[in-house]
Amino acid sequence: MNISDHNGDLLGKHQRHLQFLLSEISVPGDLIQKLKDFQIAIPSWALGTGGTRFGRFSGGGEPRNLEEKIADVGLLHQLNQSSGAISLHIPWDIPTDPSATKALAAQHGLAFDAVNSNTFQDQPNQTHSYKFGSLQHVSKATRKQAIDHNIEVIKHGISLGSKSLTVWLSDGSCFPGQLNFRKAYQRTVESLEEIYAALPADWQLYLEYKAYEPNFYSTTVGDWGASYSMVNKLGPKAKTLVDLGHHLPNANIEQIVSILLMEGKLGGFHFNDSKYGDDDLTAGSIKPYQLFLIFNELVDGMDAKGMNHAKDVGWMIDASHNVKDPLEDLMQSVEAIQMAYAQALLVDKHALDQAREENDVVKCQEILQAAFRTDVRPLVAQARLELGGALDPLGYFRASGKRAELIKNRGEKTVATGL
Ligand code: PSV
Ligand code: MN
Repeated sequence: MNISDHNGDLLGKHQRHLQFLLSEISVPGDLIQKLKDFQIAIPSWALGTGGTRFGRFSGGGEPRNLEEKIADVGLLHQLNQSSGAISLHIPWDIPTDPSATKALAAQHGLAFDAVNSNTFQDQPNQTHSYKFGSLQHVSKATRKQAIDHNIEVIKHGISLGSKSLTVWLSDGSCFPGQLNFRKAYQRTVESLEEIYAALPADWQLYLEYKAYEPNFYSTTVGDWGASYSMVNKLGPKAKTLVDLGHHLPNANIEQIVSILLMEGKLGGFHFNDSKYGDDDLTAGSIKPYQLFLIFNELVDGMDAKGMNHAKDVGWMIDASHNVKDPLEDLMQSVEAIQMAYAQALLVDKHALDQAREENDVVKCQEILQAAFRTDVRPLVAQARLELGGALDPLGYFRASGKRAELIKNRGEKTVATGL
């Protein structure tokens, strides 16, 4: 079964839903085009089944190498037409032949998004250990090794056509007294300055923050304040990256996003959802209203600055799933993100501004929730249809037996291992 046959079966119902929606609410004329332009990068590490420290229960047909990861993102993009970029983590994914890798990605219609460095794990044959940090480390030689790694990652990115480096540091401390906070901060900034100096002119450096894990007492880049102050010191090419799972419970992420945008320092975004910590669950699966409120600030803040929604922030999913088919999980995440974006585009801004000026709190809530409670799925599906994707990517994926095909080509599921 091909995509257009599957679409053909669903078309009548889709058109009825779309017509009903368009007759009920006023939809901005450029909304579908904005949805079509909005691409969300897929991390190469989201294509296999995740796990916890207690065990991993792998499904079958997972990609075994970079080429197969690219093929999986290609399939996703073919179905939703909105996952047109892949983000690599080095050294998890080192392209041995960058021009061949680039050509393969291009065949699937994919570009390379941010490249990610990894100084949170020791690698075989590594001279210095990151047990006590990397860019913050007390030893200059260890810091240098971590700096050199980041510069190496930039070189890999250049060979693939990436335009940004994402730095996430697990650096911090596990116990009170272990670390001189000021020295750790200053060493981190000095190290970042060296990495920044190696960035090509048209590149950006995104500095991701995270409250805790794997360090459980302090994290050196632990919140947006730490990241923001550091990227300000580095210069215009450095910006903060917001990962939705990296905040302390109940943090007002939409307010953080609003301030970073206003300051011109929101660089990148990692979508996921969480109930407790950095749970890396499917975007929109736990707190869809929060995702909508974040998008409401993103749209408002970007419009205030005349920014291009699709291009001026790096959008990416950073999720991992223990019990779902990875591709199905990603389809759900992409759709949830698109829905939140579409709902944010439906907010009656003029009425909201007026209600705010009149301190009409009740009306403000009514306006936001009128947009949030609109079933925008026909709009998202229409955008996909116009781009040549599937009206129902998940339904098509299941009906066409794609996973069975992948299992046949790549192998059965592996035996679950516990601890
Ligand atoms: C860390 O929790 C993080 O969010 C960073 O983005 C890493 O690069 C990624 O997850 C994968 O470990
Ligand atoms: Mn992340």
